[in-house]
Order: sequence, then C-alpha cells, then structure tokens
Amino acid sequence: MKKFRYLVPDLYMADPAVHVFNGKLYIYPSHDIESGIPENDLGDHFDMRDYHVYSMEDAEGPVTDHGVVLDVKDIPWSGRQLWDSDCAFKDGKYYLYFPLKDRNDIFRIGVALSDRPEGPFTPLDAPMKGSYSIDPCVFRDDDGTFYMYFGGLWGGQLQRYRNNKAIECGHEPADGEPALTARVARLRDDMLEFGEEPRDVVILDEKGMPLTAGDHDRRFFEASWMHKYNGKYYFSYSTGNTHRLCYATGDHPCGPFTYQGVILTPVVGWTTHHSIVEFKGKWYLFHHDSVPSGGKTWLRSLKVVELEYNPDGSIKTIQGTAE
Ligand code: FUB
Repeated sequence: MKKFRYLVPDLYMADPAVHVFNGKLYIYPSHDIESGIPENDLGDHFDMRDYHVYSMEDAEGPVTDHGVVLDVKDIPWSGRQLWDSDCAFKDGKYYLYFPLKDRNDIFRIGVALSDRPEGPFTPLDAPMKGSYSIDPCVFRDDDGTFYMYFGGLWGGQLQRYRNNKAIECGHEPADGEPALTARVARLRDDMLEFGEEPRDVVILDEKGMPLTAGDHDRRFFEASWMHKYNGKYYFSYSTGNTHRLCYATGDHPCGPFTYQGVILTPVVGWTTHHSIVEFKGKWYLFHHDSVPSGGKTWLRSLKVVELEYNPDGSIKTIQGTAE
C-alpha cells in the first residue's frame, strides 16, 4: 500500500487507536458529530457522545463496523465530550480507556470493560483516581508491564496541572522554559488505576536539553502514542497548533526521549492524531483528516497509509496532503 486509504466513508471518525487482537486489526476511534457548537480554542465543538469499534482482517480489506460500544448516557459520572480512547487486553479482558468531562467540566479518564475486543464495553462507576486531561494511550511492554501515556494542552486542560495537582490558574510556561510534557504511569495489576504517580515524558533536543514551551514546531501538545521498533521506544505525538505528528526515541518506556523528526506534515483540519502498528510484516500509520467534510475541523475521517523506516531506524516523513 503506497496511497492513503479512507476507511469509513459513512461516518465521521477520528483519533484512531489501533491494536492487533486475535490476528485482526481493531480500531478504537472518536466519533465526530455535527454538534452545532461554534469552534473555539477549548474544543467545545468536539462534543462526541459515543464510540464505535471497527475491525479489519487485512489493512487493504473490508472494514467491519461493530456499532456503538459505549454511550455517554451509560457512563455514571458523565458530563460531556468523549474524546480519544484506547484499548488494552490482559488476562481475558479488554479495557477501554476514555477521556470525558465530569459534571464539573473537568476531564478525567474512565475505564470500561468487555470480554471481547469489539465490545460492548461496561463502564466503571467512577473515573481513575488521580486522572486528569485527555488522550490516554496504553502500551504493553515486552515484560508484560502496561503503561498509560496521557495529556493534552488547551481544551485538553493539561496547562491546569503541575506535579499532578490542579493549580489555581491554568497557564503554559514562558517560551524559554521547559515545555509541559505528556504524562506516563505504570498501570496497577488490575488495569483499573495508576500503579504509581504519573511522571513527565521528557523530550530532549539535540543538545540534551528539554524542549522549550516556545518551540511550537517540536514540543508535545496532545495525541500520545508509543510503539517499539528494533528494541527502541518511539514516543509520537501531535504538536497541536503547528499541526505536525512528531516522534522522539528512548531506551525506556518512561523516557527520557530525544526528538527525532516529523512523521506526518499537516493534514487538512486543525487536529492531527494517529497510531502506529505493525501487522503482517508491515507498519501502518492510522490517522485522520477533514478532507471528506470539506475542511470542517470537527468532522474528521479515518485514514491509513504504510509507514516506512530508514536503515538507521528513523521514520520516513509522510506528506499529510498527498493523495
Ligand atoms: O477528538 C478530540 C481531540 O482532538 C482529541 O482528544 C485530540 O487528540 C484531538 O485529535
């Protein structure tokens, strides 16, 4: 596969988290809708209300829609806005992790369980203790330890926290100070809570210094993803207001990571978001853009394209607007 492929022509879907379960690709996207809420920097226009799950036996074959697997009205603590989710499998159970605003309009991360990768998922009564912000990504390391990466700026509320505590007045650091980072925490054995205090996912520049808050072309904004290639950990993410998908590599799942480059140049639409997965000997970049909706940033469509590495392990940059 060389060309981009749109996956779901009948519904707007975004933020694909993709995993291989039982020999098939399973896609866990956000479900975009026309909410009628005007666009703003806090993302109020992303007023999503349910999740679907999709599966594929082949990256180039048909896509199966397993229908609605979790609805906001069935989540006991729900306020509004079901954003980017992820799914993990352990000991016969599938765990769907999702960010949702509670009744105080604060993003928390919830968990819902199923016996099957295609759901439906049953939510727990309360969000994960100590959880905040958005975009959970769960990674299983080769030793069986699960880590959750999370966080997102602006509408994702990450600027409202320091050292895992809410601060009185949310703000980003000054341009020359270290940038706010994604967070990572080992999950508890039962997969339902953090097993430790979340830590900073530090990204260093070529001189070994943390990326600064003013470095909008490279600093973390949202959309964490982790994958491992040839024994290295690849942390990838969106730079938000500069609309790039970038990556940094390290020797430990919690970092530190060193900035490497751009995976995907800007797509049509404000947000960019992705997952990277190996399937049947090839690597794929699942992502979204707003081309089918005519550029409406809140109505995004799922895409996939093959991802390639150079012999030194660097990722070949993909043009976001190529056909
Ligand atoms: O889909 C809502 C938000 O837009 C996600 O949580 C972000 O990553 C961005 O894609």
